[in-house]
Amino acid sequence: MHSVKKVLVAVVGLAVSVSLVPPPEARAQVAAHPLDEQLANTPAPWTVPGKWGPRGNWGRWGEQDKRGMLNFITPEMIVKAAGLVKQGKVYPLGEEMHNDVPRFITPSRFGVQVILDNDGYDRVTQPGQFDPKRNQGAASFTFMNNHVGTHLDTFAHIYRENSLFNNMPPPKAVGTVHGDAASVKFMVGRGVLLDVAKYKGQDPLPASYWITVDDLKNTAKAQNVEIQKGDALLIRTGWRKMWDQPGPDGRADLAHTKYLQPEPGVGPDCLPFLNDMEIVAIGADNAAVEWNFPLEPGYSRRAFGGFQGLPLHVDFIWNRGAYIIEIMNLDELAKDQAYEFLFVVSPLLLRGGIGVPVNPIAIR
Ligand code: UVW
Repeated sequence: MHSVKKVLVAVVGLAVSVSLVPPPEARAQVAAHPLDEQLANTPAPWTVPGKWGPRGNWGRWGEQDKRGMLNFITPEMIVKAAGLVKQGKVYPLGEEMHNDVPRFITPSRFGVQVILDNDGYDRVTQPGQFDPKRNQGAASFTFMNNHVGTHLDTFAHIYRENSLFNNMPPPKAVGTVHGDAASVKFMVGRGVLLDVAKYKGQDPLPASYWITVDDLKNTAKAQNVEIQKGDALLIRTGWRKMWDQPGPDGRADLAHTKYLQPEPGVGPDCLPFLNDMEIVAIGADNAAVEWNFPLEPGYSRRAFGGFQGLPLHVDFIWNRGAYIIEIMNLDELAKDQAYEFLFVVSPLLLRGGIGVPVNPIAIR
């Protein structure tokens, strides 16, 4: 009798403790992000009228303007940025483009296909007949989604209420002339690297790590570099090395499971600072620049009244007319502790290109 009672107590106890363990979705909710919670009742930046009208920078450079924050960079600022070139050392900040280049979001973002032209310059009389004594050469064509590998997001990438930044018309299949890659023309100015992974002593930063505004300021301070108005800010998370992490069996993980976790990135609390500092472009070595993409399973974003999209994308691209560069390679700059430099992006003037692959250059 005594032992039956013991068994009953144990069974009831187990049932009670099991019922106290929240289901997996609820557990994810419990793994909350306090800053996200703190911003829950803060209005989204794009809902607050700007100095120039009802939206951030709409109208600031006139109704016809297509380049947004790039107008902020004056020739004098470019001359000053060029003064940072002391050694003539050049850093390519793009990832090499290939079939298995980092990418994200939809299956249509497959790796770049570079295909050799069937009839290269080496054709003599018929395709397939070659004469090595004559000039030899080849040509290729490329098939790719514009948002794989290192790329610049243009204004046409993110729009709301059927308007792009500055009230421009949304993109259409043929004849897009607003907010496309061709409208960007060039980006030249001062670039600053913030190696947050180094500052936090975790390289890469952990999945879902929220880079706070204090992280940005403290990293700059630790690096002895000043963030200035009009800068392009490049944020190093260390996440790019996750792309090639092997799977649990130690073999190549073709699904890139570790990379495709919710990323460390720039949290929404940074937006007012980035706006005050008139940041022209923000880049990072992760896929979305911003925090918690893709979203942790079972977690609902809390900031800005529970806005479930990507707030940095909306604020930068749609509200402020600023630019985002994703999937950068910032490792060489970090290794050399090169924290300020002349920054140059010369995108393909791809008419109708919503994203555009780029190889930004830092020179110091
Ligand atoms: C992501 O945000 C992941 O990429 P993009 O801005 O290119 O859509």
